[in-house]
Amino acid sequence: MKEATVLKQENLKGLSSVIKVPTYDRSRVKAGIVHIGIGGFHRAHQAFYCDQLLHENNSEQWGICGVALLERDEKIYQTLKAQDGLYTLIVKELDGRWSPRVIGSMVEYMFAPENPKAVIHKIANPATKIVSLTITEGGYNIDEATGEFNLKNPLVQHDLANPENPKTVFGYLTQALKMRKENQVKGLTIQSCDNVQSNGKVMKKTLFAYVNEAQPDLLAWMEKHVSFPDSMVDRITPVTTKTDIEKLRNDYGIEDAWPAVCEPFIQWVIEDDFSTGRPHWENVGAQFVNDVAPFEKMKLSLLNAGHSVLGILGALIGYDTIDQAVQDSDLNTFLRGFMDQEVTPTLSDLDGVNLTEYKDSLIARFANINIKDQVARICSESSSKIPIFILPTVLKQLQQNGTYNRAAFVLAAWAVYSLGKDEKGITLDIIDAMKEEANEKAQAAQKEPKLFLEMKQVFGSLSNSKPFVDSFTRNYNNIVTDGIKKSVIAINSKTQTK
Ligand code: CS2
Repeated sequence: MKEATVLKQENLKGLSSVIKVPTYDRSRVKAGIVHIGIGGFHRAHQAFYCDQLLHENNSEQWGICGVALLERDEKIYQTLKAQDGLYTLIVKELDGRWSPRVIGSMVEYMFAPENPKAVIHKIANPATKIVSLTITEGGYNIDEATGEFNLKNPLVQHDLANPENPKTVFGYLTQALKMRKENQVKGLTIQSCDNVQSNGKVMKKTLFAYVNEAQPDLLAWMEKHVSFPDSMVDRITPVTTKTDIEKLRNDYGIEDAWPAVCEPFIQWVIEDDFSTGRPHWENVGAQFVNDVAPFEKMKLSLLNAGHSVLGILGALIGYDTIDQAVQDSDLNTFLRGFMDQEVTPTLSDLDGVNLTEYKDSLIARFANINIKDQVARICSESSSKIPIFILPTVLKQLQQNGTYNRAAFVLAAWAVYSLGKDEKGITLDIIDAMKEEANEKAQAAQKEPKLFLEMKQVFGSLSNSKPFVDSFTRNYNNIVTDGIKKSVIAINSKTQTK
C-alpha cells in the first residue's frame, strides 16, 4: 500500500489532487483572532468560516491563533504544531458520503500552561482584535444556586493570588486587558461561542465579577473599550474516532493525527457589536443581527435539550449513539412531545421562524446515521448543561402554569443515570465535574427522590416547587419500577400531565 502523506504545509500542494486545500497564501495570514479552546467544535465551526473567508481578497488579517488553555489540551496543541496548524475537516453527509477539506485558518497555536506570559502578550498585542471563546458551558463558572460568578472556585482563587501565571480564562483576559489599557491599545471584542443563553452578556458579567476582585480600576476602561457580542452557534461535532483517522488514511492517503468531524449543517447568528472591526463572516454564511436572544433560546431549548433528552434516556436503555436513540420510535415520540408541549409554549418571540420545520430538521439531523454522535459525549457535563438547556423551559412552564412532565422525567432519569449503571447493569462512563456529588445525591434519592433536586448548583431553587417535586418523584418511581421504555410509552399514551 502507498504510504500516506503527512498533513503539513510543505505537502499541501501534493494533496490538492485528492482533497480541497487552502488556496490562499497562508504565510501572509495574520492572526487578528485569538481563540481559546481549540476542540472539535471550534475547528468545525468558526475556523471553518474563517478558512472560507480567507479565500476572499483582503481578509488576511483574520487568521486565528489557537490557544490550548488547559493541561489536558496539550495533545491537540502538539498535533496542530506538528501539522503547521493544518487539519482535515470531515463533513459527513446525510447520504454517507464524506466531504473532507483541509482547513488552514489556524496560523498560530499556543499551549498556555507552557508559557502563560506569551498568551497574555498575544492577547494584549494591538494586532489582536477579537478574542473568541469555546470554554464549554461550565467554563463560565456560574453557581446556579446564586446565579453569580463563583469566586470560591479554587482556580479562580489561584488566579487572584498569581495574576501573572493564571490558569483560567478570566485571569488571562484580566492581565491582557490591563496591558492593553497601560499601552493605550483601545478596543477588543470578546466573543463567546458557547452554548449559553446570552453568552456575550454572561461573559461580560463573569469577567466583570472577576475583574472587580482582581483589578477594579480596569472596570471603567473595559466598559468603554471592550464589547461582548452574543452569538448562537450550531454544528453537531462528534468526538473524532480512530476509525475516522484510519479511513482518512486508507481512502485519501492523508495522515492526520486529529481531524475534526461534523454534520453538513452549520449556523452562526451573531450580534453585530465589535469594538474594533470584524471579519465579513456574512460573506460566508453567518448572519449578523441586532438581537440574538430568540435564536439562542430556540436552539438551546430544542436542539441542545433534545440532545440531552435522547442522551440521558438513551444511555439508560443502552444506546451508544444519538441516531440509535432517535430511531427508537418511543423515544422519538417522547422527544417530539417534549418539544411540542413543553418547549414550544415557552418560545414566543420568534418572528419569521417556522418552528415546525425547525423541529423536523432537528430530528432529521439527530437521525443522521453517518455521524454516529456519541451518547457519552452528549451526557458529559450534564450538570452544567441541564441548567442551560432544560431548566429555563421548566421554570417558564411553572410560571405560566404549563406542562413539564417530560422534563421532570428526564431529570429523574438523570438521577438514575448518576447511580452509574444502565438498565442492563453495565457501568456508565460518566464524565462530569460534579460526578461524585451527583452520585451521592442519587444514592440519597433512592430513599427520597426529591433529595436529588437539593443539588442547588444545578437546580437552583427548583426543590421549593411542590408541583415540580411531585412530578419528579412520580416519574422517578415509575422509572425505578417500570424502566425507561415502559414509562416513556405510558407518558406518550397520555395527552398531558403536569
Ligand atoms: C450538544 C452540543 O454538547 C451537547 O450536549 O448538544 O455539543 C451540540 O451538538 C452542538 O451545540 C450543536 O450545535
